[in-house]
Amino acid sequence: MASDTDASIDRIKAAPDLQALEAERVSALGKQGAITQLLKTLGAMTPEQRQAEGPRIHALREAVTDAIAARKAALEGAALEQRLATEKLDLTLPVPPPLEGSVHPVSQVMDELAEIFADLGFAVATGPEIEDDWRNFTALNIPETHPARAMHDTFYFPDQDAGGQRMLLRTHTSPVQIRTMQSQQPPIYIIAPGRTYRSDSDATHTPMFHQVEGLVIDRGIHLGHLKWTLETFLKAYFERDDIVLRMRPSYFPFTEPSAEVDVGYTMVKGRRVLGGNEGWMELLGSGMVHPKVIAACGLDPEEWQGFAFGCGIDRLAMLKYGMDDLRAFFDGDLRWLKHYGFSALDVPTLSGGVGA
Ligand code: 2NM
Repeated sequence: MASDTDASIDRIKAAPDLQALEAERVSALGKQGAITQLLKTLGAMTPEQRQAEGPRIHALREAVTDAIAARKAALEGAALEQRLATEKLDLTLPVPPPLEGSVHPVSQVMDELAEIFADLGFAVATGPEIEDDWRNFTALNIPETHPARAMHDTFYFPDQDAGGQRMLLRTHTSPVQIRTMQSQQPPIYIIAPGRTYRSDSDATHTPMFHQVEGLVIDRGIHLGHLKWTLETFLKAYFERDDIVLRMRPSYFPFTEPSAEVDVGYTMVKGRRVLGGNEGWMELLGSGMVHPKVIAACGLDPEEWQGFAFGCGIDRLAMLKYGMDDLRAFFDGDLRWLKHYGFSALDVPTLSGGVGA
């Protein structure tokens, strides 16, 4: 019987494909299989015979089972290798039209912002979405007990980093400005677009949203530079010359003075359209960077001054492209993406129009 099993194992080892292997499995371990038949003989044996034969027959079954598993793994591995060697996908070929994807409005607006601000001499800066407490709050003049900390419904991580700092999902992109001031000598002209997180969820808030913040650090910078920059940016972004700004005194811990920036709108067929001054819509926060923030980054606030501003990218996109539900931005509904998405060729340029 053992030699029958040896022959069976030899055939298993030589099985040319999975089908042949399955046939061998059935002939050994199937209902009518040789090993199954052997197992059945145990029932008719005396206890003494069974004690001698049992382990032997079970060992045969195990040897066959192992050989099948080994051959199966080898055949499947070879089949995979074969597929990997023959299936090639040329990623440089154009996508056929029915499968064409689209550029999400948030990505499109980020490209528009980069283009507009590049023309004003600003570089794009990025940083990690997982930040430490110091860069997200403390360096921005928001100490532990400051009520502004409660204003940001922060997602904290359960563990601290190696230096014992609380880690969190950044609640704004300002830590990117902190990193830039820490690592670069002024003059600094940057925008920091990216994902930000706050534990807030309703019709106008999503727990993840997109922000763009801008920062200038140079000598002799004043509020006039801030207002001109925002006005120039908004005229280019909304592609209208009649954009009017109104700056209202406000409070942020990281700027002094601080100003809320409203943009004038007109009513067109029951919709608010930016431009003109029939009414005012709050659009940005801004101010002169607080000397304590400049000093926290290792720069001398007597020598360097600057302005900063911040704005929601999702809101900028909604206002320009006419979406009315923020939550649809993150549903991934193909119909919405097809309707509001952009072609990969709609690259925003100042000459061709940043409106794509
Ligand atoms: C805003 C409003 C006002 C801001 C300040 C800074 C930094 F890092 F320079 F201190 N970054 N961003 C800022 C100022 C952001 O968003 C509503």
